[in-house]
Amino acid sequence: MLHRPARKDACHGKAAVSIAKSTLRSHGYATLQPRLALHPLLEQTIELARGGWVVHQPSWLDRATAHTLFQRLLGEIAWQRGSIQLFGKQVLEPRLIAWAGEMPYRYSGRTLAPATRPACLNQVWLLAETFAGVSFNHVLMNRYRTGDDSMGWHADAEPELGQNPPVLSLSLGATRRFLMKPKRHLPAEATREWRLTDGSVLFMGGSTQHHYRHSVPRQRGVAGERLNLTFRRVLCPPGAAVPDAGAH
Ligand SMILES: O=C(O)CCC(=O)C(=O)O
Repeated sequence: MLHRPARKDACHGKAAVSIAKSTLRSHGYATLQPRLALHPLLEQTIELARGGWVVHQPSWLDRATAHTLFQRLLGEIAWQRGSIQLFGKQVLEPRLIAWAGEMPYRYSGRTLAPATRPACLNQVWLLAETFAGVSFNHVLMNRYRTGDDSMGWHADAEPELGQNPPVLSLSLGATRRFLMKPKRHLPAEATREWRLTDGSVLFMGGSTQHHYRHSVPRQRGVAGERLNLTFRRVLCPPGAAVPDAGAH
């Protein structure tokens, strides 16, 4: 489940589309569908050093679906300003967050308690799982109110995510820059940049989180709000012995 997708992979080829459609039909979801058939994934896969990869899928959700989801998330989610530990100090995060998941999730010295998945996420959650071929059990939601909100350099490399965690990031609303650069142990290479548009998906896998950091820098001049949903699979509670990801 956690390997790099190949063209014939059941998650990404024509088979994936039929799985997605039948699954959606059986759940009564006729409207919310990613445009898998229009965008063969292989062309959009970027190979990184040492077994990392990124798939970027613009227009993963159509505009109407992305807009509806954006509005529901703004209206129905209890957004909060969190604080994290940074260089030994508690600092307020420069954005709002919310989350849902069956497992506690710890990052930057903060533990998010399990939280019920709101109904407005049900459809998109299923789509994310079908697209990625991963059974996600946690989503962290980030709300960037203006271009002044940001996320610093980090990797999603918490031990509880396992060896090579797949991380799927959905963007809604204002377009923002997403940067990626290698950690210090790798030879320097140019910082990569994606412009994450409304309804787009960036799916990171393989060893990406071990060798690269990513960030969403401040962008003066961006007035609109952006929401980001980052789906993960948390394998165990913080500090517990990490089970073999393959067993899940
Ligand atoms: O907002 C984004 O695109 C990045 C989110 C992210 O890096 C995270 O939640 O760890």
